[in-house]
Amino acid sequence: MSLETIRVSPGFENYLPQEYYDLVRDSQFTKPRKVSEMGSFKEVIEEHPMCAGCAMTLFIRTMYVALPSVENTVFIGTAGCGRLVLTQGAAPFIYGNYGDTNAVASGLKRGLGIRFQDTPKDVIVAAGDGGLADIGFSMVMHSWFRKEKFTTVMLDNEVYGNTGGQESGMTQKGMVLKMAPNGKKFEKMDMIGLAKTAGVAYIARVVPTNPARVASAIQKAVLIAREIGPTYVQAYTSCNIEYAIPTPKVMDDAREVEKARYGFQEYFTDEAKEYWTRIESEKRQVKGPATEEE
Ligand SMILES: Cc1ncc(C[n+]2csc(CCOP(=O)(O)OP(=O)(O)O)c2C)c(N)n1
Ligand code: SF4
Repeated sequence: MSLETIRVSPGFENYLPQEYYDLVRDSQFTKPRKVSEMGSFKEVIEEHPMCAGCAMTLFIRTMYVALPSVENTVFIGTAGCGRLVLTQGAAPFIYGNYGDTNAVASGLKRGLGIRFQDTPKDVIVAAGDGGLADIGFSMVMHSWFRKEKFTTVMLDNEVYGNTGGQESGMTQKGMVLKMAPNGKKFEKMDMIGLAKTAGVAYIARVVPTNPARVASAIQKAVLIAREIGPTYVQAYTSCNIEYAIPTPKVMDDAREVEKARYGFQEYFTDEAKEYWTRIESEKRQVKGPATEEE
């Protein structure tokens, strides 16, 4: 969706709400923004129906701000809590069947490459741990093995939040949930390890305690996916409802989990590292679009 598409048509100036004008005149559609500027410009997402305090919302909000080119980005999501935000954002969103996201994204990315040969189009799958590690697992793995050039973002709240608390492959062993009353019987799946095995070009594990780091990981993931191959960002986005985390304690929980078992990790293949080093050095020479690392 380009700025051209959302620009106000002559004659409609007096009828559109202020929020719309803000989006057209003072948002990421007009110039790149940094997460440190959040609150001072019109964001891609401002309203959503998620639970109060849900960390997934903060993560998605940060992800939007980090996009290298919002007007050339298409999100693929599916059933699950994340789509409640993603469907409200001013960026194109396609609702894949639960489990099919990475197959839909593979076809879309290839199709966009044929249709728009001169403009890079970024495709991002953003879905829950149930959607990606369980029901969509084979599609995720095959998109990685086939080296499809798009980004997969796992919103890892370690539970099926949207359907009331079933365990997922990403739930920790022993965890008792509303619909897993006997406690989970096997270990949390090592999706980072599986991504490495499949040859994913860039992998990051993040917690939304540090928005600048989240933004940096998203930018790397999107830009490396454009040129090199599949990328994967796994984000701890706690479900305060199913894990009974009091709303004011959501970020305390995130900090504790980060310290105990979800520390920041980043991995590049050699080819991705070489590419990113080149991008960084070019950025230093010619001051280009703002990134969180500047
Ligand atoms: C094929 C299919 N199976 C099951 C469902 C029901 N369903 C909807 S949301 C959901 C769980 C979502 O959990 P997760 O993907 O972890 O996302 P979260 O809601 O936790 O963010 C399920 C099983 C569905 N919509 N489609
Ligand atoms: S159920 Fe959990 S993951 Fe879903 S919106 Fe509520 S807090 Fe967030």
